[in-house]
Amino acid sequence: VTSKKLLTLILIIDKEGKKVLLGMKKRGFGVGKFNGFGGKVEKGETIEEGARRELLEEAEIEAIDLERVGMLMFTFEKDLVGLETHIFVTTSYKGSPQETEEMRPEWYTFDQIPFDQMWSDDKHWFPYILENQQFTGHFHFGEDQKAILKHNLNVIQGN
Ligand code: 6U4
Ligand code: NA
Ligand code: NA
Repeated sequence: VTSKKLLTLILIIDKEGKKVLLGMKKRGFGVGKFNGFGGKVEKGETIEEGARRELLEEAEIEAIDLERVGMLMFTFEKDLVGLETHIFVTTSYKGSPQETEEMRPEWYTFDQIPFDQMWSDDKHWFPYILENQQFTGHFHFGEDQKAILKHNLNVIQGN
């Protein structure tokens, strides 16, 4: 990997109802998968500002709290660009999630997360999100962007 793109990924969590809001991605990278909201950090904004902007653009909600929970690097065989993805959890927000051009939002209870319709790395780190543990890691995919050829995942202790 010789360069990286900065990305955000935000999970909206209803702790009382034990539910997470995912979006069916309607276009672009990861189309057809359920995922958190997020996208590329733009020039001149911080990572957190990027996360807030993406939530507005993709779900029409305004985060009240936004907690950093993890950082994952995604790389792909024969691709020199790594995706440095900063993951956040939001538990309170203004507005109600709306379908947008990019995402169709849907709530899932913690025991019914549709991992078979998500990026294949998600099943590895989602449990940490649900347990309030912070983590960092790296997933290296094959050229098909499906198979994970190698990965590591570190839980940050003390949280
Ligand atoms: P455009 O179409 O230019 O507006 P933008 O919304 O800026 O795109 P996008 O949607 O392409 O960016 O960003 C990719 C999204 O996919 C980010 O939220 C990070 C997420 N993502 C990328 N690889 C992932 C992976 N392996 N597992 C995962 N999320 C991933 O769970
Ligand atoms: Na996006
Ligand atoms: Na976007």
